[in-house]
Amino acid sequence: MDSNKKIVAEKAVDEIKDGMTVGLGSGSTVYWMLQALGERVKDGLEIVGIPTSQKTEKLAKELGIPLADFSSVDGIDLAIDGADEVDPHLNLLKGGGGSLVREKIVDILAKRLIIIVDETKVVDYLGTFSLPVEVVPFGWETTSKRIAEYGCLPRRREQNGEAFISDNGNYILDCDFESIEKPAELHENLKKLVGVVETGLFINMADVVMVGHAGMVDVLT
Ligand code: ABF
Repeated sequence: MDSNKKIVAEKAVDEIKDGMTVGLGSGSTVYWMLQALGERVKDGLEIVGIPTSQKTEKLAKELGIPLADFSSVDGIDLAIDGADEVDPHLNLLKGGGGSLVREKIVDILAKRLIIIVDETKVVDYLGTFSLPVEVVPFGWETTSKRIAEYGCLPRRREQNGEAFISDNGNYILDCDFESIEKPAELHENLKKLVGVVETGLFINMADVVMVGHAGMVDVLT
């Protein structure tokens, strides 16, 4: 329900303080976070945002949120991002929106990463949602076969009948696993394959997961 996304997004914005450099995630929950942040900026909050996708960059500009070039900042105080699934260890499956590489680059640099989700994203094991893996277009069919050896069925993501192209000019393979019981091990194995740029498994990165449900927010740490 969208109201749970809105509630959790607004709660996360309370963590943003004057003077911070803030990583701005992507997705429909982050949409609400940007709306609330835009209001706070109008009221005088002074921050600089680092967007994780072209969509987020566009919306942040429309809302008057000051942005900086990633290469110009020394560090990120706080990042707030969404997720497609969260497991009990706060490991994440991300990338449904196709921005997983930039999200990971920004989120990993943040001193603190807050993930905002609604209750539908909290799972016992990752993998019900297809795992997005970003791959280099050259030789992607071969890369896909190597990925499949880890027990999944990869599908190249399509949009309007053509290959989906990520913000980095790559393809996304959505990989259907039955369940991912060892996400850290799977991530390490997939990363070793030539042609794989990054996986949507974000291991040990989240400091806090805020979960919106029934008009309230649960905080998992
Ligand atoms: C981004 O937005 C992606 O990593 C993830 O796919 C999505 C989160 O889902 P939602 O749009 O429901 O917030 O963070």
